[in-house]
Amino acid sequence: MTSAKTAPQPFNRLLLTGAAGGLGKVLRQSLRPYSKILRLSDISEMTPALDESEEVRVCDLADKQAVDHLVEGVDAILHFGGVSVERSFEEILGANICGVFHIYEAARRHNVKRVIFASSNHVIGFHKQDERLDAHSLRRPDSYYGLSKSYGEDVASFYFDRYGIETVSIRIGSSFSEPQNRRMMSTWLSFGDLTQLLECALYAPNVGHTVVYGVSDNKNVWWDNTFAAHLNYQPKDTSEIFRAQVEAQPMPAADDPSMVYQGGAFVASGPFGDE
Ligand code: NAI
Ligand code: 15L
Repeated sequence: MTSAKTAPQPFNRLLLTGAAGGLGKVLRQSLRPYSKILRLSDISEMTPALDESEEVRVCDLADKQAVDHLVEGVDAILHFGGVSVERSFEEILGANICGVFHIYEAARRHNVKRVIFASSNHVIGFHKQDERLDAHSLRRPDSYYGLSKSYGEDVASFYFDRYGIETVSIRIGSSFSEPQNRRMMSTWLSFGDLTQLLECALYAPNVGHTVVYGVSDNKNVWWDNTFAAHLNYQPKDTSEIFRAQVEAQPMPAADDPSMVYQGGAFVASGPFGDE
């Protein structure tokens, strides 16, 4: 006989940053069971609150005082806001580097005990695709964007050691409705698996600072989540069902960054500001 999975006790109030973004819009729906009130925030306008279970707040992560106000009264933070692709360092600085610091300072001041940080595979993007990595592998950021996520992981580590604020840093692979190219056959994370991983990250006890790769049960995965086994994340989806449509695309050259490096095209972005 199989036992039905009991739904976890919802939090009183969760904060989701980046709520106007691609993943934010998905999570606005899928996180509803986990919180009586979901506070949704972004620098961009969002659709108004559906009902009393939502609070919608426009906030620039680069504004320390505004972030402090944003975090007041929440039980845990899912930090998805920020620049999500490679840009000049100056563009990354306010949103990602100052932004993540502001989130943790506000968490400290308002006694928030857990943060889920949307880190990225671009923290390790300069590793080659024939390497197998785990959470302890050397970081090799592939971009200013990847550097900002690497910094975010260090901020998370520091705030646990210094203040006991726990974090799960999720090095998300490629989370879209479907894999868009050959590289994403390895890096794809379905929205369903992302939601399951967030549930694990919110409710697992004693996570300290845990680094986990956010990836579905794909055939050729580069990342080993042994060191995050205590989260009990068990992906259900696989990119295999998209193989035929992805492989119908033209084959890139063997030395194309998308075929060589885990971070794909990010390794070849920039430089910026020379013109
Ligand atoms: P997205 O770019 O669609 O969403 C990011 C949101 O952050 C946007 O709505 C944007 O307005 C907001 N934002 C940017 N600067 C801000 C600021 N200064 N203050 C407040 N909000 C600001 O990106 P997506 O795909 O939804 O990703 C969400 C998070 O997950 C990002 O942190 C991204 O780095 C991370 N991630 C996503 C991956 C993916 O495959 N979708 C892969 C790895 C990491
Ligand atoms: C990321 O970190 C980006 O936010 C996302 O847009 C994709 O580029 C993803 O990585 C990826 O590597 O596919």
